[in-house]
Amino acid sequence: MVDALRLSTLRNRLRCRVDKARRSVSGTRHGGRARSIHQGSRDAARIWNCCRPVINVSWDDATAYAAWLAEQTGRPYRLPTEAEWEYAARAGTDSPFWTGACIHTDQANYDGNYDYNGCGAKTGVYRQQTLPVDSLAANPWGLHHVAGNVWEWTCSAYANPYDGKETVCIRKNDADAGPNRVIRGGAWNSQPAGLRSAYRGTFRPSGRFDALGFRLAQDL
Ligand SMILES: [Ca+2]
Repeated sequence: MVDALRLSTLRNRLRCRVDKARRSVSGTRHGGRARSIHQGSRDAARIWNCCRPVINVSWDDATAYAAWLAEQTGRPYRLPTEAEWEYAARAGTDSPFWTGACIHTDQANYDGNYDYNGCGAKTGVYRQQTLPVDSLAANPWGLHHVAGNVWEWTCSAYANPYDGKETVCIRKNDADAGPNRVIRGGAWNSQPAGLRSAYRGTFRPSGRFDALGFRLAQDL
């Protein structure tokens, strides 16, 4: 049973990548230019290390990362099922959003040029990029950005109709899994309706785009 969802980013991998770039720049023979580029790479490091979510990762990437992390840590990390994701995103609420009947760009990262059901979600704020994973308020169970910021892969096949009770994770080569997987939560470029806790997105497992990431679950 999963009673906690733990956010995982590729922060350490990215930090290694930035450190590697920094070492290579530090070895440049032209000192002045090296310092300037070095400063640039430090700025880049600050951005990377500022905990923005990984994006442009396919379902295949995300499940491979979860398997790698599980092996490295000895802990059973995996993508959540669609039902687990919604349970955690709702955090005990039964309203359209965990924030209630409406959502606001002070509470979530989405395209605020659009409204939802005349509720005031149209604020005119559109950040056009991801925010750090621990920014803005967390839901009542301490989870940030379940609504908005990046879509999140689940381990579930896309079934329609959906009964909300599935408990099985699709494995990479399941023959009867169908062509698509479920993504949830909406993203920085979504209209607010796409951030609803019940809203279901779907995408092919090999697909990736700049508003799609993931959040891992750990069996406890
Ligand atoms: Ca999200």
